Amino acid sequence: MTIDASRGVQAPPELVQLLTPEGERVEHPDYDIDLTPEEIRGLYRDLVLVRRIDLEAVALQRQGELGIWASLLGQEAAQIGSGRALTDADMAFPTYREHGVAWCRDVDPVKLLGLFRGVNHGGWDPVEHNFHLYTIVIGSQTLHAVGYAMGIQRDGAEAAAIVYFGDGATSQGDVNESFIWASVFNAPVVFFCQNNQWAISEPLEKQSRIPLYRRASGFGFPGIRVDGNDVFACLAVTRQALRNAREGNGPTLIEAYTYRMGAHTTSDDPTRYRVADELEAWKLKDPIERLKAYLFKNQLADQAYFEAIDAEADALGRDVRKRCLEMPDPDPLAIFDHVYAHRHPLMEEEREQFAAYLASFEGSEGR
Ligand SMILES: Cc1ncc(C[n+]2csc(CCOP(=O)(O)OP(=O)(O)O)c2C)c(N)n1
Ligand SMILES: [Mg+2]
Repeated sequence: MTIDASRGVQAPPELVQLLTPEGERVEHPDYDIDLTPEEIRGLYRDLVLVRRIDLEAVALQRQGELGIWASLLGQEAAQIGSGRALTDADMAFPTYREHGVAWCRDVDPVKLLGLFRGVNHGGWDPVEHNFHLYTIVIGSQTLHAVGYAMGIQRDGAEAAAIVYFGDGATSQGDVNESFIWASVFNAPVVFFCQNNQWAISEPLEKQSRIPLYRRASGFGFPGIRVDGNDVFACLAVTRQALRNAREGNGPTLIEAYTYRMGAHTTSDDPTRYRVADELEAWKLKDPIERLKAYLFKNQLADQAYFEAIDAEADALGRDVRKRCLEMPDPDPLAIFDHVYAHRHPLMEEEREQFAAYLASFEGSEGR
C-alpha cells in the first residue's frame, strides 16, 4: 500500500474559511460573522478548556482510572464553532467524541467521564441539556436526529436538530437512510460530519471517491465544506444551516474538514497505520494557535489574558480529576433501572435473580 503523506493537508479550494492557519481574518462572499472581542475571547476560552478536559481524561485513562477515552484533540474548533451556533431549543445528537459540544450544552465534564469509567451509562439527562446521550453504534444517531427533527416539524416548534458523525459513518446504511428521510420530509436537521480523515485505521479514500459534502446533492439537499479547524467559519456555516432548517428550508450537510490529532481511542496506536509527516503538517493548522495569533495580532488579548486562561484550564483539569476519582461505584442492581420507562415483569424477575446471586456471596449485605 502506498501512503499519501499529503493527505488532507492542502486546503481544497471549495472550503469555507474565515481565519487562516496564520491567524489572518479573511472574507467570504456567502459567510460572514460579526463577533465582539468578548465573544471571540469566549471562543478561545472554550477551545482551551475543552482541550484541557480532554488531556486530563487521556491521562486518567493511562493511569487506569478510565476504561477507554476517545480524544477530541484537533477537533475543538469544529465542535465549539458548531456547538456555540445552537440555541437552547435546538437538540444535539453526538457520537462518542463530542466533548466540546457537551461543554457548549453545559454538561458537567465529569459526567462524560462516568461513562468511560464504567460507573454509569451516560450520566446526564438529555432533555435537561438538549444533548442526547453518547452513541457508540456508528451512524445510528442520524436516524434518531431525523426522527426528532420530524417531531419538531410536527410541533411547529422554532428549533432544529443537529447530528454529529464521522467520515467513516458516511458509509453506514443508517446515515444514507437518514439523508433520504430528511430530504423527502424536508426535516429541520443539520448533518455535521467531522471529517477527521480517519475511521480508526481506515483512511478517507476508503470511504468515498468524491468529497463528502458533495454526497448531499445526490439526496437533494445542500452540502458545504468548512475549514473544521477554523472556529469562526464553523460557527458561521452552522448558524446559517440551523437558521435554514428552522425557517423550513430543510437539511444541510456540513463537512468540517479537520484532523484527528490523537489516536482513535486510547486503545489504538496510530503509528501502526499513518505517517508522522501527516501529523506534523496538520499541527501547523492548529485551531487554538490560529485564534491565539489572531487575538494577539489584533490586540484583543495580551499575555496576562492567555496566562489567566491557562491557569483556569489547569484548575479545571485538577477539579475534573478529583471529582472523577470520587465518583461512587454504582449499585449493581441499578443496571435494571432504566431499561424500560415502566416496570416490566421479565426485568423484575431478572432483577430478583441477580439480587439473590449477589446475596449469595459471603459477607454480602443481601441487597
Ligand atoms: C455499527 C458499528 N460498526 C463498527 C463499529 C466500530 N467502530 C467504532 S469507531 C469506528 C470508526 C468510526 O469512524 P468515523 O465515523 O470516521 O468517526 P471518528 O471515530 O473518526 O470520529 C468503528 C468502525 C461501531 N462502533 N459501530
Ligand atoms: Mg473519522
